[in-house]
Amino acid sequence: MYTTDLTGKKQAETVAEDPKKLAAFEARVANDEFIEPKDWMPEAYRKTLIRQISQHAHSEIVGMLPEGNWITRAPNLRRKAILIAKVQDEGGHGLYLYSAAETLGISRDEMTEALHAGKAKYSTIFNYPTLTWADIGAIGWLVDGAAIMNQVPLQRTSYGPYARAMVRICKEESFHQRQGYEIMMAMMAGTPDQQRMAQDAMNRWWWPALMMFGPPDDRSPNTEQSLRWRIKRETNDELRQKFVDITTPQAEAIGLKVPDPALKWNAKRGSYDFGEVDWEEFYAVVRGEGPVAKERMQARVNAWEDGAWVRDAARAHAEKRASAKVAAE
Ligand code: FAQ
Repeated sequence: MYTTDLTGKKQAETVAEDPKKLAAFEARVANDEFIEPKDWMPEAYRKTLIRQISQHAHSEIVGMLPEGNWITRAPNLRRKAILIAKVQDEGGHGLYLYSAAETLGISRDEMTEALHAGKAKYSTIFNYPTLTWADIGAIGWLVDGAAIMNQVPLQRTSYGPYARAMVRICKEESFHQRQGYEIMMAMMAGTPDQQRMAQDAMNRWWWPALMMFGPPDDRSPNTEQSLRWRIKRETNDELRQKFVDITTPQAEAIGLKVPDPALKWNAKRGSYDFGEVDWEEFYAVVRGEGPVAKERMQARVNAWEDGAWVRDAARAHAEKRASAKVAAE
């Protein structure tokens, strides 16, 4: 079992597990039983889950920033109310996921510290700026669309708390995807300027959306083991292909052009062939070199520091209540 650090270096896990316990665990997973927090699990399984779930949680929280930018500039009250609700949903997703990760023996503070220290990742997609209102449509349609494609199989992931969190998250992401597509539909039915804005957003978000599924399978160090432990149920490339197949006709239906000259229906495969993602760009963004990566992280660190007084007050209140209870007993 290997993990990659931020520099792309592989690090071997060294924990030797009891072979009997490991065999019983693997049999349960193969039998599609959920593994629950108090069950025995191999250390590498626990670590992989902490990595994936915490990175997923960080993505939801950092993902509030690009859309949050547009709450004050939404074009009307209806759009503003919808966008506030959506951004709030993403905050909720982050919280369920942090709670699911905490059941594996890590605290929320430790996860936050790892994010702020650059040790934990979050999805590359949130390092791109939202330049126009059409970007809010493109995020809902393409980014939430890619997120759902990846997350629907995670409802059957082998770790119970993660799978259960995914059920509600998928329902909400599905609403988000539709609201994004509806923004794009309205713009494509609008003026030539609105149509140009929608196409420009499509051009900028398409390739980063394909990167959300992770590196190609032959460069994905975690996929093989994660599939074996049924943490992941489908590979990065399988999910990317499904996304292209579902999204391309949606684009065509409203007159948007997918910005990929190599995109072509392959009748033999029953799927679209498509061009190569710029993997150099992907790895650069993973390393923290995305267009607005510094601003995103600064915004999170500022929010954490500005909120210190709330955490202190909540802690003091809890301590006061606990000591009052002891005194009364
Ligand atoms: N960005 O071996 P693999 C959302 C890293 S939620 C950054 O293939 P794995 C909702 C990967 O961590 C979006 N890093 O790794 C929303 C690993 O590094 P590590 C988030 C990436 O885990 C919508 C290394 O590359 N969704 O959008 C990325 O088997 C709108 C090698 O990769 C999830 O997190 C990337 N795109 O597969 C919110 C879903 N891809 O950790 C607001 C759960 C790969 O070893 C607005 N996660 N890396 O140092 C997963 O399904 C998996 O973790 C993958 C990666 C598929 C992301």
